[in-house]
Amino acid sequence: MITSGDAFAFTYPDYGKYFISMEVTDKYANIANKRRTLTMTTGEANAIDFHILSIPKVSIASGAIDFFVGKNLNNSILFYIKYDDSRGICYVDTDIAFDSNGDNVKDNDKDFLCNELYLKKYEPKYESVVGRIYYTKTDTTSVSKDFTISFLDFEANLSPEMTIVYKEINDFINTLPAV
Ligand SMILES: [Ca+2]
Repeated sequence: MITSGDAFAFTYPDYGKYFISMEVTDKYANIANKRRTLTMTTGEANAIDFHILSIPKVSIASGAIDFFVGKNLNNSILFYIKYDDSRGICYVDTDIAFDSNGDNVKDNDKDFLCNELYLKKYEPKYESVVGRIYYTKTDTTSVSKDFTISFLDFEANLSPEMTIVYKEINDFINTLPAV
């Protein structure tokens, strides 16, 4: 889409997550680029077994839970996981690749409990990190659900080749099964 002027509109076919890439050129031929994520939701952050209230607002599409945060929010997310805790325990490990309680197990950290407000400031070392919500289903089985935090302003000073290597390592870490 190529347009000029102050404002323009575009209609998307369905709700969901979209990446927008913008290239703006002024009359002096200066060029600026920006990439942003646009999330259109149905208005309900319902992950079936729990509800997620957050700033910035969570995106839940096809069962995938995504947060997008940038420098404007200091790479911080304010979480509130609403959960019926008469079923059992429910807690969150905010980064399953980081061991916050120092027991050498990265994905077992009880960083905060459901039904509590928690502010997490992330340090973007990769494009994204994965967190995990541990909870109990109505049939009393213990399960977990992962979520992804993507950093909109992440810019590593890496060569394209190294960026691919780091991304592959990061993807691999994030696919390791829970212990
Ligand atoms: Ca740990």
